[in-house]
Amino acid sequence: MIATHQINHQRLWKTLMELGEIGSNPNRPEEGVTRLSLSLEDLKARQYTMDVMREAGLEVRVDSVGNVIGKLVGTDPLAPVVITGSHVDTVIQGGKFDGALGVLGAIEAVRSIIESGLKLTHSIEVISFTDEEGTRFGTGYIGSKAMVGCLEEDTFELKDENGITYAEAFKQAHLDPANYKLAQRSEEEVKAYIEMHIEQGRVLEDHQLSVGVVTDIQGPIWMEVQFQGHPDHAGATPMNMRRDAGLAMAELMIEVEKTAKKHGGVGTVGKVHIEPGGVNIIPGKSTLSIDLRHVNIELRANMVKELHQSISGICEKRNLTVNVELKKEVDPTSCSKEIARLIEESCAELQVPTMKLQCGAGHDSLIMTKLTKMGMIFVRSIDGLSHNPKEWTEKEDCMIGTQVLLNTLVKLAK
Ligand code: HGY
Ligand code: MN
Ligand code: MN
Ligand code: MN
Repeated sequence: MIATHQINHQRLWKTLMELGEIGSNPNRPEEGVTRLSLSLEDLKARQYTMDVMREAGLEVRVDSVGNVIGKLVGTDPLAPVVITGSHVDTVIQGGKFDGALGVLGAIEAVRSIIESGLKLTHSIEVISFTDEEGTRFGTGYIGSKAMVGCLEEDTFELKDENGITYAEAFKQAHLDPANYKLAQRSEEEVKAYIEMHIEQGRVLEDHQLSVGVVTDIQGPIWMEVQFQGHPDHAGATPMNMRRDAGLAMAELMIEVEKTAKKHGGVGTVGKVHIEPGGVNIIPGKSTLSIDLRHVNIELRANMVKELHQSISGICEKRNLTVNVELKKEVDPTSCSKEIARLIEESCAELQVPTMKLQCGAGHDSLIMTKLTKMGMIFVRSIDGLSHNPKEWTEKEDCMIGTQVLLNTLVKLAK
């Protein structure tokens, strides 16, 4: 790989391993990393990120929704900025690379540009976005949504499993919910957004490639369905007299799988809850989350429509009532062909083979595309594993991805 401005492999790997220690227990590696947004672990991870940014020589600030921003000022401070980054919050028992590689790799790339003495016209901002995952409050992309100007006001009323509202969590993180609109950026301010991220799938591994160029990103819809039946005695109630919310949930889970397979999308029920929750009590109430995704917005709409029909049918058959709440809806999107071409040029000049591929997971890129032209660099995931303690990306691949990011940033910011 012939790099004009070589990144420092050891330094990057050291930061990835150090960040990976925040929110993990060295005695229980099987539990992976847990840094739910605005939790103490997440705040420690942000602090660590700011320290690494400062050490790299970046100007560091935190915006009104907690996005951590490290800036390398260009020769023309009025030129629109090039933004790169990702997130350091994680899912429950996640891995060391999801989000982290996109933040720490971007810091290393910009640090290497500074050390090379290369002067760029456009400023570059490395951003660690607040609450990308949405695990704690059931939503997500909070930092990028606020930056783009599409954050829903009612976000701050959402509650986590301990009944803490988003507003309270903000205040505990020394952020004022009333100021969230101050984080918004204008189109004129921003030239482009590029995110490096682990693939979280198996395509690059199947093709023995370190990096890929993303063409399209699936859009997620998150729903919460609550069936209301009637708790009753497990022994004394005949089967034809039951209003069993637990069986309704089970039926709907199978319908999610069926409609996803039928339309070539993906559907997941990741969280379920039954009440009152006794061995000898027929479930009176059940709550389940549904995550639906597709690159094609019409087919995704068909999946949603069919599930609503299934829900009505289940309620009629089992004499239940239901509440369906939409928690997240982000359109699928295509990446900028111009940025994809720049990424491919970077791979070619570095003599790194690559391929184009679609993205199954959601990212802040899905939101940033509403503000500016967006591109994504994928880095190989071992066994395609992610949102799993065993998530892993080889050191060599992290370096190659970061070098491709560096070369592409130089093209965008010169
Ligand atoms: O849900 C996702 O796809 C991402 O990990 N936030
Ligand atoms: Mn994730
Ligand atoms: Mn991610
Ligand atoms: Mn320029």
